[in-house]
Amino acid sequence: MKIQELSTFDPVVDEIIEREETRQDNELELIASENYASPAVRAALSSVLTNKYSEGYPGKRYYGGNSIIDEIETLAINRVKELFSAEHANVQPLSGSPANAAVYMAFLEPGDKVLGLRLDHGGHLSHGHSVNFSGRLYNFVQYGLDPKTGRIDMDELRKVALAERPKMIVAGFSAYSREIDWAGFKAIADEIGAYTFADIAHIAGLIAGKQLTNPVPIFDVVATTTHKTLRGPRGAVIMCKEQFAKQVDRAVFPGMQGGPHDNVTAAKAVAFGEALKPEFAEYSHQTILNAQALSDALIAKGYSIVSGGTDNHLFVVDLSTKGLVGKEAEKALEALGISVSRSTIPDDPNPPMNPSGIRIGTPAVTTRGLKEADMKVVADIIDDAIINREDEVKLLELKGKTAEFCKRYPIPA
Ligand code: DSN
Repeated sequence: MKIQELSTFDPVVDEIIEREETRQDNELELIASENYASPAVRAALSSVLTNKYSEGYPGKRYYGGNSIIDEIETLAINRVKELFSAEHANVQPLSGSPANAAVYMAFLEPGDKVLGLRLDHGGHLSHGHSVNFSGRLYNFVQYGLDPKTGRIDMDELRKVALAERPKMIVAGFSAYSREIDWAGFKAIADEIGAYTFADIAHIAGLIAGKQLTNPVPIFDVVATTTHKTLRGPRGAVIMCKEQFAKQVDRAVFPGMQGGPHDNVTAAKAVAFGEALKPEFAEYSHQTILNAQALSDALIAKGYSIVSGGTDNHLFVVDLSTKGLVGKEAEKALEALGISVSRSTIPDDPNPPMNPSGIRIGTPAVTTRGLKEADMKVVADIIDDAIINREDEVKLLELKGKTAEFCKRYPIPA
């Protein structure tokens, strides 16, 4: 593949990208939704496929010249179907929220009732928050976590479902660290004849890597982004039972989107191919071991973790017991080259822009090759940064330590 050097054509943009590359090389990425796409994924992204318009689906396009694009889209579909044992897959959604919008459009009418997890309990904006299209177009009612355990209370969920009788139940999370009882969700939905929709954006890679239970054979419809634990390009996929294939495809195009991004489709095919390899199961397993090692190390230092630990790649630290809010921790950690995202804790007394916790995830550091013993070092740096958050000299010293540590684990090139 012929790739030209950007520096030759646009040194200004090239120099900015170079600086971001250096930042990524020298800093530790603990944002739970981020990862390092492989060079093969990035090569596909920068291919000539970006030049093409291909509204429609393989064999049924609204533009000529699509026979090769049809091959790449069909390959991506077949690979993702194999990966998740899906009956039908649509690989065109541009990202997570548009994919969720297409799912709602495929199954619901505006005003229909939907049951989703509260955002401050670990749900997602597109699961019915009032400022989001989902909350404005549909009548979302919400369930929460058990305040004692920090886990989904299936009895409470059933009670709300029976009382509210929604047309769809959403099981999907962006800050929930425990295994999901997919069969339990499905049983409750069946009692009231509701559709089941799983948003597995965060955990898709762990499911593909055979570390967590797969909802695709159980649920009516499942959507996921492709760039988090799945380690592909930024984008999304919808999978569903064959009986819903037509309505899902129609909702994506022409319902929600115009032409798909074919270079991204190719990169998705590459990522699915990578995820089908046995090494990906090892990677997924290590991601979970690392998250557990890091949460254990922080618990040993007196930090409080929502639900007491993790079964997946992430966890939420409740900082209220340490006397600070998420933003302060996020800022202190950023100063020394560690990225985390502030996060609400269940029933957070603070507002969403200034919540009480931070969310930490291990997909990216695991791609770099860090293991459980390294998580103890990371926990030491996090704790040091939080304790010394007012001490700029100490933070600078810790920044050097972080960069030194990163050099031992280069991002795979
Ligand atoms: N923004 C993503 C996350 O960080 O979880 C979800 O959309």
